[in-house]
Parts: sequence; C-alpha cells; structure tokens
Amino acid sequence: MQDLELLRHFQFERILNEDPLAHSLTLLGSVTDSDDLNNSLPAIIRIEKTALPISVAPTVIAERLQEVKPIESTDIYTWMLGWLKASPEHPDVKINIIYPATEVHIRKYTTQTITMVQETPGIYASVVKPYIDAFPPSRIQWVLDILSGKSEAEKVLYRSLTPENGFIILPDMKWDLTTVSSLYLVAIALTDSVRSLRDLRKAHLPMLRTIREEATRIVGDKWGLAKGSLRLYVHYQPSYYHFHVHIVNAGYYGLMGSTVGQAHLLEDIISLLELDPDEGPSIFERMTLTYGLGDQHGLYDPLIRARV
Ligand code: M7G
Repeated sequence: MQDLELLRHFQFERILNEDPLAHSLTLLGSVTDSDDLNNSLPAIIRIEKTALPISVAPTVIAERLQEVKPIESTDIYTWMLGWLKASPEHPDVKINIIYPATEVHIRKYTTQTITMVQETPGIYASVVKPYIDAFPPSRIQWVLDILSGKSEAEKVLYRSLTPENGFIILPDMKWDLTTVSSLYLVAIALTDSVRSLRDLRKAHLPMLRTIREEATRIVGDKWGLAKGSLRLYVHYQPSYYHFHVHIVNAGYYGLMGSTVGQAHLLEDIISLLELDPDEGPSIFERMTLTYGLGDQHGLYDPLIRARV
C-alpha cells in the first residue's frame, strides 16, 4: 500500500502519546490489509512538527508569514499567533508510520510511568539475557535489510566492510534529513554478536574508535559541523538488540533518548574499556547498570520483582 493511501485509510483508535516539547502526537489506529479486506491490522502514526531551520530565518518573516492574529501587547512587548505559507523546501511535519505494529511497538510508544531499576550482573544473567535471547530475529529485520543493502542503500554515508570491526553509518529514521540542528544519524555494527552494551569488550575498541572518527569526519565534510558538535551514545536498554550508536547534534538536547541512565556516551564507553584489564570479565559484565524503565516495557514486571 502506498504511504499516502495508508494514511488516508488510517482508522484512529486512541492517542498513545502527546509531547508538547517535541511538538508531536503518537496515534494508534488500524488499517485494512489490502490483501485481505476482512483483516484490519494495527498501525502507529507519529506526527511531529519540524524544527524551523536557521536557513529559513530571513524568509520566515518577509515571505512565509501569511497571516497573524494578535494575542496581547504591553509596553514594548507583543505576542501573536501566525500561519506560514506552505514551502516545498521546508515541510511542516514529519510523519513516522509503523504498520503492521506489534504489541511491543504499541507499548513502546505509549506514555509510561518510569521507575528506576538497578540491573546487577546477576539480574542481567537471570532476567535480562533470557529476555533478549527470546526476541524473534524478525524484530531486527530492518537492520539486516540495511546491512545487506536491501533497504536505504542510497542513504548510506559510510560503510566499512571488515566483518569484525565493520559498521554502516546512515541517517536515523528520527531525522528529517534537512534540519542540521536536529541532525540524527546511526552507526550500525555489521557483527550480530554484540546485542547490547553488556556485550562490549576491549576487542571492540577499534570499532568504537572508528565510529567516533568517521561520524566526526562525515558531519564535518557534509554539514560543516566542527569537532565536538556531536553527542554519540548507546542506549541501555535499547529497543533493538543489535549494536548501534546514536549520532546526534550536541545542541539537540532535551531529546527523548538522551536521558541519563538510558544514554551512555560513546566516549565514556571507550574510556571504561581502555581502563579494563586485558584478562577477565569486561567492565560491562561486572557493572550494575541503573536506568529508568517504563511500566509498559517487557522487562518491567520481572525487573521490579527481582529488585534488590
Ligand atoms: P534504540 O536505542 O534501539 O531504540 O535505537 P530507540 O528507538 O528507543 O532509540 C534504534 C535507532 O534506530 C533509533 O534511533 C531509531 O529511530 C532507529 N531506527 C529504527 N528503525 C526501525 C530504523 C530504520 O528502519 N531505518 C533507520 N534509518 N533508522 C531506524
């Protein structure tokens, strides 16, 4: 089904999340399966207003503002509402669709109450690792499609093909591909042996350092961003258990996903591994990791029960 057709056939059911800071709404609904008209499948649609890029600043007032409605004026202060004319270069909204959406997706995008949990190495072994191992491979089909070149091939910005240390860098689907202030790329490892932060070892240092170097080089060459303009981090828990690094404009903070506890700076990970002794279990096998977990997360109940 074409994307626009899918949007038109979307039957709204309920709001999963409303985020006034991100100017976004996440909706749950259903779309009739085009192969079987009696079958309706769940769909998630997230609509987010795009940021106003700096490049449009001079034209916003002079050319694009088509109507204003005053709210108030006092002394030297005035505030009003305004409407912008449509512009081919600057879309108004970015839309993400997940169709058909699984129960895990619906839970992930639902507003959740967060509880801080402490994951000891013992809890990792008894609760978290079995949970990760039980994920069907289909959950990371999108990663395999990118790595094999089946999807997003023309978007790839860097590809190093050494099987052990190789990775691909490409724009994250969270990015609108234009607004540099919200630049968001992702580096995806070729190896499937690193499911999460817990699996990182000293031997992965060359890959981690190269991700850092290549990310910095790419954003410098392509978008003129200076050294230090990027915040590189790894999520724990991630949504997808195939190793990847988030590459985000350092000025784009307050962003869901860069929360303390969930986001581990690549620089810190490199430093911890550098300090690790050559022999014995790695720092990430020995550490207790503390993070916020939403009450809809699949690990929530078992981790609350296992709480120390
Ligand atoms: P994560 O830490 O596992 O989960 O990161 P999060 O979504 O909770 O942050 C996975 C990253 O991969 C996220 O930043 C997603 O936006 C991004 N991502 C997910 N999918 C399904 C795709 C995709 O198909 N293409 C691209 N380019 N990025 C994706």
